Amino acid sequence: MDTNQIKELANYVHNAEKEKQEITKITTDLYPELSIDEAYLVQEELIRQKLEEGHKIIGPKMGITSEAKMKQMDVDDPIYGYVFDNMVVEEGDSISISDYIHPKVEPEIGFILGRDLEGPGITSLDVLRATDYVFPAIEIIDSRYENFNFTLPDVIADNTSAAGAVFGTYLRKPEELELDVVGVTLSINGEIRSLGAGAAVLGHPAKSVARLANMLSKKGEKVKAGQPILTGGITSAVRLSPGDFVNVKYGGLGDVSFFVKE
Ligand code: OOG
Ligand code: MG
Repeated sequence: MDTNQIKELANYVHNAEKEKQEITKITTDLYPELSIDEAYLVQEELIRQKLEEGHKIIGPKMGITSEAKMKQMDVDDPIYGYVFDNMVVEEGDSISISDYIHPKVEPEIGFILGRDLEGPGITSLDVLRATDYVFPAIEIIDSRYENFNFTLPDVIADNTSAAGAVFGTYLRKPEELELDVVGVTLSINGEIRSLGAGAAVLGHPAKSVARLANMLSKKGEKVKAGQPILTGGITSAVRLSPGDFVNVKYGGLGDVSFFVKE
């Protein structure tokens, strides 16, 4: 794949995001042979375009880190992407459904590191020792592909469906709780729609951050101190509708909510 093809594919997903218009996935006929490594090159170009437009990276996100997500999306390997400043939603605020294509929400546990972590060889223990805070979060995902249907390379090229993030303000030191057995419920308008525990994320959410550090090391990058890191949906994602009040509640880690308008 040459530079022009990379640019062309990045433009393709970027325009879909800007125009809130779903597109046929890349591997259908545009570029069926897209590999995972090539997909990350397309993602890098997409990130470069967003930065050039003046958007800023808030932090990295891991995806497809739980069995529930692997089953729901029919893909089976953890991936990473980035949350940008224009995607952040303040806790308690409203989003407009018209700003998205077909948004879904998923409960996630967030980490903030006190020092950079550089792989390879980073373990969950290294992550926990480097972590300043953990916090409750909700990710809003909005695949640019028709029917939320994609292969692993497609979703990597699409910045892992990143579209929104609600970072809760209930900060805890990682040693104050057992993150693997922290329970979570995702409710919409008071009705529990999915539930799980931290261990759904690769056995322990710290492992997701370790995996991120080790994946990023392949391109000479590290996980940076101070950035909020999303470790991946604990449960399957739930589709949003106008009028929804979304609440995610964690055992010992507070809760996060927001509203959905027309
Ligand atoms: C891909 C993004 C996955 C997660 O937490 O698993 C993700 C998708 O499901 O559209 O963010
Ligand atoms: Mg996610």
